[in-house]
Amino acid sequence: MPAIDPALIPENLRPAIEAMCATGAKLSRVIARGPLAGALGAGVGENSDGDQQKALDVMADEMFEAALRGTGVKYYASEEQEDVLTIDEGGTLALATDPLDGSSNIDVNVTIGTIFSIFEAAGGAQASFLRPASDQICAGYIAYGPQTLLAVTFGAGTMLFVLDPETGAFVLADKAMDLPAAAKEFSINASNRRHWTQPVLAYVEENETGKDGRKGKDMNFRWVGSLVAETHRILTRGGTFLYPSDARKGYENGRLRMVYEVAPMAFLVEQAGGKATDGVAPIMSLTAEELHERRPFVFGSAEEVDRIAALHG
Ligand code: AFP
Repeated sequence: MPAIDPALIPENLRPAIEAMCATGAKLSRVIARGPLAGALGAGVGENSDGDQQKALDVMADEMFEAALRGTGVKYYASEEQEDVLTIDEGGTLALATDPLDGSSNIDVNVTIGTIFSIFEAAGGAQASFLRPASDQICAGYIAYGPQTLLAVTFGAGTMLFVLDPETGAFVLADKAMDLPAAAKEFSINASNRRHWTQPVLAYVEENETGKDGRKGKDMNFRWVGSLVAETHRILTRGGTFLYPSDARKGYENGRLRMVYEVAPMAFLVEQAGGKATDGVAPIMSLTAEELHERRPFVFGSAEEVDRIAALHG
């Protein structure tokens, strides 16, 4: 039985999406075993950018890389690997992934996820990824939480699938997710307040003053520390997410990676009717210059993203 209904997937992407789903279902079973599966959250080294790698980061990367061989993916780029790998000379696709995002949450049973972005391979290994985010032909995430979910777009809306643990297949749950234009919640790591720029501080303070201020309504606050969890909540019930640039060394461009975190999430959010910017410019109009570059990231309900851009004006 296929891990996902091929009729819902563009033909040239079916083998790659099937491999992502089958591997995601396997990974979901490993994650669900927690400490019984070994020390998944144990530090095992550093990735190309000096971020600590957890055992599950490395395991997930190895699983997805192996599963994608022979599925039409020529170039494989990963947060966990410094360079782009050529895994199939005859392939036509370029896939970038954060195989396990949110790994600081592994040991505390909080939702974590896999994020992926697909381009048509063009111009060579690096060049296939260093191009406008609007060139993406597919983006998706798999969320490993109380449910295991796949959100995926091929440029005609954002679809939601739920893994049926009985069959190991992802079943369609929503053919077109609809991100509400108005928000009731906002998400930012509030411990960084003293490092924010003035426009970010002004936006957060508007939310904090709620109905006593310009906004005229109270807002709630959420910070999970797992991009996939935050994105799924916002796609489902609206809200705003900010990981802006801040004054800390190394955070001049925020924390999140353009190629395999920011660009795919921006594609999914826009396809569901939301907006995604670097604070001002639409992410989909931007081009990565380096494979692992970071990019300030603001996304969610259109009204809120517009307000943040206006405050930067
Ligand atoms: P980890 O993979 O190191 O847990 O980082 C997760 C993440 O990239 C993203 O999923 C979160 O939104 C963000 O970092 C949380 O960053 P802070 O720990 O600085 O709040």
